Amino acid sequence: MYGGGNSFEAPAINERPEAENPELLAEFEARIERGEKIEPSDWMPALYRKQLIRMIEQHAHSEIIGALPEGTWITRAPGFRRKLAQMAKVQDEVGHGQLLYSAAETLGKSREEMINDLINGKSKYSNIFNYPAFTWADSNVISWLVDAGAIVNQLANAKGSYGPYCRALDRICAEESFHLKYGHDAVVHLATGTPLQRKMVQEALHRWWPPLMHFFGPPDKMSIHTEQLMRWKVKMASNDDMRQQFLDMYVPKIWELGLTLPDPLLKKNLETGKWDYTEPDWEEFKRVINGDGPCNKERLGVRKQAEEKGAWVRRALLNPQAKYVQPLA
Ligand code: BYC
Repeated sequence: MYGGGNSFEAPAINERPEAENPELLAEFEARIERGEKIEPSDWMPALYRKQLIRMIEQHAHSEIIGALPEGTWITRAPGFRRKLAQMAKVQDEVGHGQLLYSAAETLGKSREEMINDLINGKSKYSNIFNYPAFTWADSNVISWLVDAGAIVNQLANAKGSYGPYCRALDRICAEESFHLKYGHDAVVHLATGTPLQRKMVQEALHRWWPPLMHFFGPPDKMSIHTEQLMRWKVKMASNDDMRQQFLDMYVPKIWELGLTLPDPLLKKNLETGKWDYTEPDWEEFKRVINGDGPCNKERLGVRKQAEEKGAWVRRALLNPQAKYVQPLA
């Protein structure tokens, strides 16, 4: 369904759960059912390993690439206090990427391979970081609402089955909750400021709403991986459930500020207890996650340049005896 640039190929015959030793598989599934954590040295089905590598790796890339749109606002943030806070947030996101690469490495894929797959366009990362942050308000909307969406996802999955991923998520959630407060404070500041500040944050919210709706992944009926991942408690909530939870928690807060959202159908349906909304453009989502969004080339270009410019540092670290290491031209 999602051709081109897919990081996940259909499982080979020997990776399918039916090909596993039935006794080991039954014991593994019983452990998951009992709520036990699976650790790196434990037996696990090949498909569980493959799915976890895909998901954790994509998550790590999202943190690293996700630091870029906010990173460009560090020098332009209004005032020293906000510059410092913005810098600390961006630094946290890069740290989350490092934690997640380490968690993915426990499953047998090296960091070098993961980074190569990112810069060669083989691995995916979150759709949302392929949009431009035109104004300071765009950066604030990311800090508040993208972090809010991430917390919904991560709090759920921190209760999942793979120990190293859950422990990384626990730590990440603690830091993200500061980001959420920081982002909320910045948005409230603009929303209650001058008419120009209010206009700026309103426009940013309209720009980011469709990618935010995409952020939780395709509707459950279109999702490829949810069923298997929920069976093995890698994913603890479906894409639609996470989207509903986000709407429930944040639409009232947005409306409270007198801000509007660009969806005339958006309302809580009192009969179903769920939010009605207009489906975002899923064709656009597919284009963006497969490499054809407004900023994909720019984001990967920056990451590639950082990789190339840092090569001499890695060579020096790997060869501490060397007296002088020739920097790359
Ligand atoms: N973006 O079967 P589905 C942050 C892909 S960073 C791109 O539903 P699944 C932050 C999906 O990969 C936090 N691709 O997939 C950082 C699959 O393609 P492949 C980011 C997406 O895995 C800095 C295909 O669509 N959070 O907060 O069951 C600054 C079919 O989808 C997306 C994470 O990474 C997407 N949004 O569920 C500020 C959380 N959605 O792989 C903030 C970890 C779907 O077959 N990831 N696709 O080629 C997850 O929880 C799950 O992977 C998802 C998707 C819920 C995103």
